[in-house]
Amino acid sequence: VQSSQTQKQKDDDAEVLDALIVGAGFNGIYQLHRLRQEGFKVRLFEAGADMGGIWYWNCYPGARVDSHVPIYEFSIEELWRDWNWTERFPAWDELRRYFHYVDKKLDLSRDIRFGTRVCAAEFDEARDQWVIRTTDGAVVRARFFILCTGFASKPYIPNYKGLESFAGESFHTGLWPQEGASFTGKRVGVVGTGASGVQVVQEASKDAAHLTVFQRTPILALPMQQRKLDVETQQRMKADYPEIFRVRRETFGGFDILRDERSALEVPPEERCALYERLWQKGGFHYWIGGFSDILTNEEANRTMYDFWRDKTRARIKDPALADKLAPMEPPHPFGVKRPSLEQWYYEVFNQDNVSLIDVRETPIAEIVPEGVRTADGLVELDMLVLATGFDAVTGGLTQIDIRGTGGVTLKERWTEGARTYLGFATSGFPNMLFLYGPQSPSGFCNGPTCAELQGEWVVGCLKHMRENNKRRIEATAQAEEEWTQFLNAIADMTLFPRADSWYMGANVPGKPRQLLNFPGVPMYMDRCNTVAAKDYEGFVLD
Ligand code: N01
Repeated sequence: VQSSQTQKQKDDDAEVLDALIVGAGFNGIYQLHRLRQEGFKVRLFEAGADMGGIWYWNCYPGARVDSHVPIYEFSIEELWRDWNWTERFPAWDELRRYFHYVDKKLDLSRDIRFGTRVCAAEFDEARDQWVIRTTDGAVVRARFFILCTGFASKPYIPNYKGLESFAGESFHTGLWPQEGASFTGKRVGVVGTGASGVQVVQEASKDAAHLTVFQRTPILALPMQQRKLDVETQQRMKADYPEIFRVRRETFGGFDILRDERSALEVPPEERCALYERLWQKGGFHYWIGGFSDILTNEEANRTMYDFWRDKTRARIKDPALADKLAPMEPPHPFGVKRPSLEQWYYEVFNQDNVSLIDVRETPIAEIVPEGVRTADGLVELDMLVLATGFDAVTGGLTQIDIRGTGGVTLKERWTEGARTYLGFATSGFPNMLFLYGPQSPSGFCNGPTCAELQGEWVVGCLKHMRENNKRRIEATAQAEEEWTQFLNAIADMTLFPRADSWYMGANVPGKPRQLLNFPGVPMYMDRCNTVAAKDYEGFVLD
């Protein structure tokens, strides 16, 4: 009794903030910066020892961003004016340096508590405040609870029999040791061929004594066309930055890539191929999002893109049997409805003598043993096992926290049948809780910094509106949430996204409800959000 009374006293006496932000990635630090500018009393809690969010945890060899310079940075001139990158697609360590630079310029970390994992939060109805707890026993109260946990903060690890028994080194890419780990001279196994797997495989192929890649679904990876960038080139490029940043706010995925508004099928085949070739040479995501308007909605149009990709890719693989595995004649799923990744020498890796591929659909992993991986065909001996098996994406970072709204229901319970939100910002029964880059917002379909700014400004506007109107509480209505969910599901049904078992669909984690977790189309999304704000937050109840 005494200890619960002490806890209650501690909860009652906790420091009261206007907002507590969780996560020091792009979204979290943008919130911290802007809310502070607007005079709110805010603090940020970050589980990692440093800033960077995804770039803190995913420090595996080869980790680098898939967005070309200058798309993956803040559009704040005070920041971009003096910052230069060394490569067109920067690596994780350079991104971390960028975060340190931003920290210095905006003086952020004085309000960040690192090494502080938020594990629970409950809404105190009497005070209209969140009571937020951390694993080290700290308690803080905040009017607003702003979750910026990113789309990939909860790693997914398959439930392999014997995984704990493995005697060598074993790492998930999203929990890579900060001190690093070397592949040199080792027998390395990589499970998974998503964006993380591709990057690890490229690096491990250089130094591993032997590399075994366990593939379930071939990735439809695109050429990165990486290149070094010098300062002079970037100083010239900067004349165009304001326009580039304007365009990125107005395009489908928050990039500066405009698509061809025609159907792929109304264009003569030679012209179509010429466009595909141009996009291919530009590199990066140009081939994915710079194509024709019906690629993600029309299967026949989509097939033209798959076939071009397949022929280009197969030409790089010497062994026809391996080519059938890596770039099959028939698509494993429509092109681009599972996230393509960018590669530099991924396909050439499989021409090397020290690399082998195991198709786990044909030869499943039976168990992990101390010596390595036992498949249906026998033992693959390993010194290192890399799990590039992805994340409980978009929702996992939120539902892994014990968040209790009105009536004591947890967010995890609330979303058992699937995530339900209004505008991808809020969910009924959880007043004053807003999340960014979350489910049913553009999230994984949007370049991170673009949405950190666009969604971020909406949140800042909302908090200002509350303050100006003396409101203490905002909550999405169940009806608005239902309509938003139906609206997004209807959009999903018009696309080919449901045709792949991807994390976009929540389909990469066994048992997770299948639904389109990301809203396709930043302009349409922001238009809706801004209309709601202009109509005094229609669909929310403000008290
Ligand atoms: O995860 P994923 P990721 N047995 O879910 C396989 C971003 N990102 O970490 O396709 C065997 O994409 C799974 O197989 P399948 C980016 O948005 C960006 O690679 O489900 N295999 C798949 O091959 C990306 O999309 C960057 O059949 C199993 C892989 O593991 C997102 O993060 C870099 C398995 C998981 O792929 C996630 O990427 C890295 C099992 N039981 C990540 N379970 C850049 O910007 C899963 N797999 C460059």
